[in-house]
Amino acid sequence: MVVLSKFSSVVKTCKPPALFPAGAVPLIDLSKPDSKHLLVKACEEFGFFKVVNHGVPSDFISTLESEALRFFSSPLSEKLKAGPPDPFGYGNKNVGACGDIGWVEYILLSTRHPQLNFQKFSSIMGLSPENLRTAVNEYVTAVKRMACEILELLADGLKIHPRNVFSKLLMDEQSDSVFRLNHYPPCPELGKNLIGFGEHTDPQIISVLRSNNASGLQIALNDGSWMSVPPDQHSFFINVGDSLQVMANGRFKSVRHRVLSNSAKSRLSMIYFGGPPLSEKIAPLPSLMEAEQDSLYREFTWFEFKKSAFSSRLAVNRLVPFEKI
Ligand code: GA4
Repeated sequence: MVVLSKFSSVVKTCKPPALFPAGAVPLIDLSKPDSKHLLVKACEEFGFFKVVNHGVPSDFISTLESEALRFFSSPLSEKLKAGPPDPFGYGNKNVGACGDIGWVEYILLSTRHPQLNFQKFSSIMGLSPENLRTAVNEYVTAVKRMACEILELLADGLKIHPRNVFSKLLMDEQSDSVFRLNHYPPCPELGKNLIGFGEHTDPQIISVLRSNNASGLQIALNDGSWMSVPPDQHSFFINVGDSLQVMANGRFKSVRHRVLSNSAKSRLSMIYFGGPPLSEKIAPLPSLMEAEQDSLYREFTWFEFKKSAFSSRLAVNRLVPFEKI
């Protein structure tokens, strides 16, 4: 990473805010049949919840974590061989194409072009890209299954048919999903919290995050205040994305979130962003519109939205150009 003094002039330091009160993060137990109602409530109130009894094998998680750490502990000169992340590969501090930066390094991968994902990794000294590739594939397959189960329970909770109305978008062979490994090195100035990943919403339908036991994730509450989410390495955290907010005609909230670097511990997170095929039309579902209710958004394709999102700054409200006036 670069010298901090150069960096902190551009990235704000933040006061660590209050911890989310214990038990306040909505908790969804996937083994409980009544979880569908809690799921709907969590998507309405926060656009964010924690999942336990998720069925993702713990060895998939630990294998991917150690392969990822092996990669991130390689010399910077080696890691840079796997970059830049345009559109996929290794990135360091620069996020997106519009000048956003954070105290983070990461690997961005596509589920649509698996053959392209690891090409740049093959010349990295001492790293077997094959091991990383297998670990990512096993993990993503299991997490995608869980994401689909959640989306089907959500459809049940909303009483909409067919129950795969959301999950089929992720199951589609052409699903444009993304996978990301984020490594936040400890912030070198003790007591300071730099922005690791700036505030934003996720453009896709649903995001599934798992991290090690280092804190840093915060979500914005309805009043705009930030709440820190206590880490839990055994659970998954789910975000409603912009596309699901549109399909639910604003009834579900795409949660604004950010990550602060931790001054003591490095944080490693793995996030699956479940997206639809590029040609998919995104619009409020007629079955979710109450009688007389107007559609808040005009119809757009995921391609159109993604193009606009990827040419925007991280923090902007990406849905504004798609709102009906
Ligand atoms: C946020 C969610 C995912 O991490 C991501 C990010 C993407 C990127 O890192 O290239 C974006 C960001 C994310 C939304 C706005 C644009 C694009 C950075 C950025 C400034 C991979 C995604 O799909 O959208």
